[in-house]
Amino acid sequence: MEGSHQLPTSKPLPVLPAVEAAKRLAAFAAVDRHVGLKHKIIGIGSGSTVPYVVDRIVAQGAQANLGRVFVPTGFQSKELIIKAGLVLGDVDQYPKLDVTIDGADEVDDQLNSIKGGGACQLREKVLAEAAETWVIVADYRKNSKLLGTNWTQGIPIEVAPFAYAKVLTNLADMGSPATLPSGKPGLTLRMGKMKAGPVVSDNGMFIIDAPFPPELMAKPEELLHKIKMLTGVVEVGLFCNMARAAYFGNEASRHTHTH
Ligand code: ABF
Repeated sequence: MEGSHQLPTSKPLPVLPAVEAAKRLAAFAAVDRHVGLKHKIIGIGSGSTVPYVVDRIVAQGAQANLGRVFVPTGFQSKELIIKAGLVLGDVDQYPKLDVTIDGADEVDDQLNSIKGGGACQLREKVLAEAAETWVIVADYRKNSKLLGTNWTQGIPIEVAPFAYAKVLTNLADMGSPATLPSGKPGLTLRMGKMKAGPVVSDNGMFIIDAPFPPELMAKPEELLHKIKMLTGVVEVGLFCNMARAAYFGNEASRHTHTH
């Protein structure tokens, strides 16, 4: 799909660095293709690509947004929706969504993805599953042949705080290494920026980052089910067989691919 993706106003788009331009291109293409007048209940994901999704939806105009409700995957997207002047909803009220658009850390050829770099994977998966159509937007760096190759920190796993040490042991037994081949740390409990304590998700949970070797990453669905079965695991940042499409903006060719 090609396109200059100008907003339907006379305002020219700001010039962005390559990666940002790619994110914007992906986001605009996804909105143009998947958010039409009949789509009223819309899930808004997390990350740095999603603000461009909101920009493009706002640019559709007040008339298009009349009667629409936007459901966020976390605090950041909630703020985005409010600041954009869109109507905020909750998944309690809207358990069925028309479409959800969200970012990802890595996406393979089958549209399986790793998500949860922002610690929002539980809500992201709920909104992905609740939507008739779930679409991924990302820059070209996230396009991957085999999950786990781009993002060396592994699979983000949301765990109940009480169970984190047990789950860490379980994951190590399953083959998640303490140290990566590069010498960097492997299996870890994610700590906050100041390292004063663990990152706590919007749901009050901890996050474990668990890398796995390529032979296990090659079967993401199998791995997902094994991790999900560990008592104490709330959600796994592996999304298998959920996405309808993935858009990777590519600044170089000004192209957007849909798998
Ligand atoms: C969310 O934001 C996460 O699941 C993923 O970790 C991250 C992607 O962010 P970005 O768009 O900044 O690459 O979608």
